Amino acid sequence: MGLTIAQKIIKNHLVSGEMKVGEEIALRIDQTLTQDATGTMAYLEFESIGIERVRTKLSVAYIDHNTLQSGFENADDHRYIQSVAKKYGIRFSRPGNGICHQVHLERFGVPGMTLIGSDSHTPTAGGIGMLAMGAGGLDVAVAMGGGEYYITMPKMYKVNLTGKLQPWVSAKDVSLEILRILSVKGGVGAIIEWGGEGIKTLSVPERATITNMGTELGATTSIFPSDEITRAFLEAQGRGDAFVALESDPDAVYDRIIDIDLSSLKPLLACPHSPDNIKTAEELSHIKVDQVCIGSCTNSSLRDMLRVAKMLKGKKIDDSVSLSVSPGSKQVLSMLADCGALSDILGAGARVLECACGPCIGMGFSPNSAGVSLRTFNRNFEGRSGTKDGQVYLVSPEVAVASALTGYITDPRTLGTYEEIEMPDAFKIDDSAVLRPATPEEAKSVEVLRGPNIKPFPETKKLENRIEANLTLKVGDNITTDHIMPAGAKILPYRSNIPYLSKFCFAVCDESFAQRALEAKNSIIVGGSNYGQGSSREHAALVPLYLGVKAVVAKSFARIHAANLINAGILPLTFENPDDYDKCVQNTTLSLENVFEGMEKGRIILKSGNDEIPVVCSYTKRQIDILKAGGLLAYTKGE
Ligand code: MIC
Ligand code: SF4
Repeated sequence: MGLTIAQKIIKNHLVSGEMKVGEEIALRIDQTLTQDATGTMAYLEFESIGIERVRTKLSVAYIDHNTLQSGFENADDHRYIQSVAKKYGIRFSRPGNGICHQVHLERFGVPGMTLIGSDSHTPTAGGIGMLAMGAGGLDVAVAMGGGEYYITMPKMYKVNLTGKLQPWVSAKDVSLEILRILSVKGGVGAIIEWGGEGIKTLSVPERATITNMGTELGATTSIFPSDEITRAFLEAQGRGDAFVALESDPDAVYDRIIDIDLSSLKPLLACPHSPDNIKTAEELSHIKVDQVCIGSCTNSSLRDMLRVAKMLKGKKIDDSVSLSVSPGSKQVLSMLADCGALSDILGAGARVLECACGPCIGMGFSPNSAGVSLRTFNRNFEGRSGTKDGQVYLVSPEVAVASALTGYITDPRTLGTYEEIEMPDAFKIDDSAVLRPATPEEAKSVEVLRGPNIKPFPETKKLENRIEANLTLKVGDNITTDHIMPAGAKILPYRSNIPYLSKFCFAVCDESFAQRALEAKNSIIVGGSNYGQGSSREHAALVPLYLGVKAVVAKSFARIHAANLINAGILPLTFENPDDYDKCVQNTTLSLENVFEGMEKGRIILKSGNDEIPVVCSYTKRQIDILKAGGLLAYTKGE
């Protein structure tokens, strides 16, 4: 039987396990990346594992999230990451050099290799045929130390593209269309491979927009073949030698095949507050727009920015709209400056922000109260913009600019003639903002610099056979890690200070949760389906751990968050019968009996008053050992 692209890469990197859907497999990891909002914790974890130098082919530490330094905290974290990177053999991408996924695609990604990153949009590198996955910081720390990365062997989905995108319709619309078809949980447990004749019409940045947003489907990752288009991109980046061709076998078998005719797509928007709440621009053209933000790891390539500049050239944005543009990397910004496109953007009235995540993670540029904000980003979860009642729509750069010009949601097809943009044959190469680590000899004298904001890792305890706890919080479906552990400019600087962060845990849903959890000492959280979707932030598990959460019982879980819970020593459990969710009442006492035996058998009884509710789990032997030890760190250190 033939293999899919992902199966080929998995086969080449398989350390243990069988490539059967649902089985646990361990993969050798070639490259890792971290960003600063998850990186500080990941490097603290790496240091505590006690290895002298990273054992990957390449590890890069990016600074791109916490770049608003409104106090010493972020600067201290940057300095810590820089010094750790220097000491342990990790490249350090300085603040201003760009968003991790954009820079990694441009400068480091290699087709056919494996990459894990402490950021959920790591699959962006799937745009050049890399098997790239988001993971918790602790998993990345273990991989940096040469350890394997464990996943459940995914199902294989194929999206067959035919036709060609029509003028004013772009890769973002393909991402939104697949979200319309599959929803935010439709990709859970699957790898999505993109193929068909239509992919020949898509450049690498367009492919990367699509693999980037595969994360919003809950997919393990998304991947394109590595073909002549990939070769041309790598050559233009001066990295032609990294190219290897990669395609699926003609008789590869897929669990599901979805057909999309690119020619039939229209400009789309994801309406508040979920990336799968899709409508067409035509339908929404009556809505007044307050703010437009262009950038993020989804749409900040040179290609996107040249399109934006072309649309803005010689025009002025509407007086009522505030427009931000954040190019994805220093390479992009510098090339925009060199060709004059930056002047076109500035001349139209845009505010050019630095090459970083910025507004996407609520680091500045929050909309006005109840403001309508159109963003070329990938997530529009409630409150994520920093304005609780902000109404965020996800759009393509084309819809973003068209709407900034008119002040209303605008179908760009109404703008008239569409001009193709010309991409340069070669990108401008300047890697001087990526600092090289010390040699092993020099590393001995490199001092790791810690600031006062870095607090110790929360205390972990060995698992007990009987758990009695208060049901401190009951939530509904599709709870995101932004609900569990919000981000934004005010909170993000404390990512290395779990006690302080804990005050904000679940604040979007219930402001008194943290206090109640501390009072209860032991808590259980009950959730609906797709619990923990979104970001890879392990803080959404470490903070509950600090607050005494022992188990989360839900209808279903998102992949990375379930892994993070296990890594933190918290039991993720699923209702055997989803209707039992209704039997659980907030602020009652629950108990889990015979936990050890239940973990082995895959079924534990949850007692709630007189009800005996069966909850299930399918932990592997390794996961049981991790949970019993009180989490992955204790397990790895052999405590
Ligand atoms: C996000 O887009 O939500 C983030 C911020 O990049 C996160 C990582 C984090 O929370 O630090 C992600 O996607 O994993
Ligand atoms: Fe940064 Fe936004 Fe991309 Fe997350 S989704 S890495 S916050 S740009």
